[in-house]
Amino acid sequence: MARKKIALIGGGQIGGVLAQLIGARQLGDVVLFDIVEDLPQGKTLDIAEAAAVDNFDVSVTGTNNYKDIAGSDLVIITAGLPRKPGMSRDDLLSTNAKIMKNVAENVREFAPNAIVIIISNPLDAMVTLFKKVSGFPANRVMGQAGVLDSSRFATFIAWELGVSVKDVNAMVLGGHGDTMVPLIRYANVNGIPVMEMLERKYKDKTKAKEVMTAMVERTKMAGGEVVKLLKTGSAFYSPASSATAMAESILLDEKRLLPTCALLNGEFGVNGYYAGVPAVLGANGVERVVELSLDAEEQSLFDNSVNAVKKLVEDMARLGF
Ligand code: A3D
Repeated sequence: MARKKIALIGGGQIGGVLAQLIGARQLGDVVLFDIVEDLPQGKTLDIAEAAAVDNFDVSVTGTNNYKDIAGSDLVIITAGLPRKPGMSRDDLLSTNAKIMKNVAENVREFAPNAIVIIISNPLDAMVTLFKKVSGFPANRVMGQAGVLDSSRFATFIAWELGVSVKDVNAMVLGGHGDTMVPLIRYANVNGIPVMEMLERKYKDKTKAKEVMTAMVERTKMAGGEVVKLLKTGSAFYSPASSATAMAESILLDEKRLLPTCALLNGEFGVNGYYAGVPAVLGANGVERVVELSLDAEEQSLFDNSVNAVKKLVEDMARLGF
């Protein structure tokens, strides 16, 4: 079987870690593209020179020419500005929409059969724009946000309960903004509901609820927490790991059920908008969206989050995209 080819569009902080992770896991040959001259060539030379130590032999190369992404099976897009302290993701809309339109036109021309994972912010709007410009089918256009948001939620739960994060299952749905919806009722440690463990720990239902609310709020603001500490950009290790998990599920046809920014076609009561939902990722990209029952409060939080996505898409249309 021929090796898979993975193009990474954007050779900044996340793009660099992606190239390293995907190369080291030998998921396929990696081509890192950026508009900045020499940057992707320099990063990939550095990564390739670690191959002898890390024992991988896929090729990892850099380019400023879109022709080099031809024949890619998978494209992961991080092109665009990240946040600085005090900025919301939505503040990036006009700058990154311009970049995404250009990227989508080039991916459409040079890698027309690729499955595409978008990471650039504001995520839900950028995925919507890529889909519109590329004309690719919905199963081949998705966004990464939920895997990271869920991983953040799981981390806070593990720290609070003093258990390995490997045993925590937690999922965050909705748009990738401050209205995202960490699902409390479904969060569990190897099947044991997190709320039950908190109630036993504190022997007090009100206190347990307060602790959970604090973890939910920290999850929603977790991106901003990192931006505030880094001062010059946003999180990059964890977003790259999260997209790599999605890439792996697609390239190896694992059919993992991962929270994914996917186009909804009536699921969860939403039609024609992208939002974070559980989806099965395999060789055909988003193979299906998996519905689950939400109670009235969860549904209303989800609807609120989707409304924020709708507003963002309207703002983008007003800007001419
Ligand atoms: P950064 O290190 O600035 O890298 C972005 C790269 O994009 C730079 O190297 C630019 O040169 C490049 N670029 C700019 N314009 C173009 C273009 N037209 N074509 C190709 N490349 C271009 O940022 P980063 O890697 O830290 O973040 C990248 C994006 O991911 C930002 O929009 C972040 O806000 C976003 N992000 C998303 C998440 C999610 O979970 C969704 C998490 C963290 C960051």
